[in-house]
Amino acid sequence: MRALLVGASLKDDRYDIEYSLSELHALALALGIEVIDKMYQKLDRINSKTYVGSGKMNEIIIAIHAYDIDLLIFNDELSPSQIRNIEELVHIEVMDRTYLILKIFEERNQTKESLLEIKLAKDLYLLPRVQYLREKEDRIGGGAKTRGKGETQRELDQRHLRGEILRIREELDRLQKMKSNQIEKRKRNEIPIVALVGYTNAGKSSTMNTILEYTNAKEEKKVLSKDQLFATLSTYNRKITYNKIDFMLVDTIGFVSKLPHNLINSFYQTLEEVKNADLIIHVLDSSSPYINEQLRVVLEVLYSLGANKIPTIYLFNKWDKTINEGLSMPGAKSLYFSNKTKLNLDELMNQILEYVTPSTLRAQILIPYSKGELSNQIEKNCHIYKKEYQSYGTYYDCEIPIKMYSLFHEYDLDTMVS
Ligand SMILES: Nc1nc2c(ncn2[C@@H]2O[C@H](COP(=O)(O)OP(=O)(O)OP(=O)(O)O)[C@@H](O)[C@H]2O)c(=O)[nH]1
Ligand SMILES: [Mg+2]
Repeated sequence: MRALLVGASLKDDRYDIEYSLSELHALALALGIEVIDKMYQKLDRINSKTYVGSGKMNEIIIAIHAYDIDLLIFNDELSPSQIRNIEELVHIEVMDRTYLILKIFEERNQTKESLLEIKLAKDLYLLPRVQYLREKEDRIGGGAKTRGKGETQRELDQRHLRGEILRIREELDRLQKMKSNQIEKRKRNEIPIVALVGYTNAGKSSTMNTILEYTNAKEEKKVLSKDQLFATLSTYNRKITYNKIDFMLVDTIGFVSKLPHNLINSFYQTLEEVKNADLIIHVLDSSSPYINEQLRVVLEVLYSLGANKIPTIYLFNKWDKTINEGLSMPGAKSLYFSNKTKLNLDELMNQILEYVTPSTLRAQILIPYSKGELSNQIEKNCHIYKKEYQSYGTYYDCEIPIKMYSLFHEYDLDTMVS
């Protein structure tokens, strides 16, 4: 497919049009669509009939013929009548940003939950467009005519979609409740949550894999990391044990600007863990010329999630190929990082530990009878679950204040065995 991208730049746009179109370009590429050119018009407001004005539309028609374009992609969501009007003028396929994103999500579906969420968003998108799509099908031929008890095909389609929407919502509700219960349980178990968040393709999944490798986790715990938008479409939780400390590392779906509003809802649901995180690692792509815009997109989503107050480490990832020297986040913790060269990986782990280290830790300890003073310390300062006099010394299963742990490290049964 040879596509032409069409945008509108409005005075109060929150994002620069060049950036926004480059993002649309990346989205098209993710579907294997070849982008031949981009055009945009500065407007006071979007033309209600054809999105851009008639002069621009003529330019578009000329470009379609000149470059043999067979697909127009608009940078905003179009109404059903706008799509119809434009298609009548250009006689080639017309798509909008929303449809493009939904298509990508559909292709990349991974888990049952994300599949349902995407289907729901797509059904909601299609509902007001059923009539037009049906007419188009009839024009092309092969569409069914009126049938049933006086109902039109459109009504049947709409009824079917409404039924589907209801069913999916119920199923999602059920899955969501299960997930909330799991999160609650985890909270009760007090395993701290560290969430990797960031713009799509910034390197969140790679960072998750780097940390898994560093902590000698099993190979099969690794997640998919790929050079494409929305490689990850759901959240993935991995329990990490490092220096005897447990925490839950969460890989999340990446963000883009102007997400279709039907998807935003489901998007937020998959981000439940982020709301409950004890620490956020905000992964940024230092090799992107649009790092500032991408940072803003992510900060806005975090803000609307109510996750903007959670302690955050800004990870300037892909530092091995940065084009942005001297980046920093004033007043916040930040690190230059690379999954390729492992730059600052030790430091990242230290910083994570600072946040996830509980004030006490549970250990099984065997104190030789010759070290009576250490036994006294345990008796005085630790919560003891179990105590046994064994032939070699006193066995304690106890909760030790972290600050004191080094005193007992060599008598920890884990240390003695390994
Ligand atoms: N050069 C370089 N490439 C990196 C680095 N980290 C990740 N990448 C590459 O960036 C691409 C995207 O990485 P992912 O880890 O899949 O990114 P993500 O943020 O999980 O992306 P989505 O799940 O699609 O939102 C992959 O091709 C990675 O190999 C890095 O430090 N340096
Ligand atoms: Mg990912």
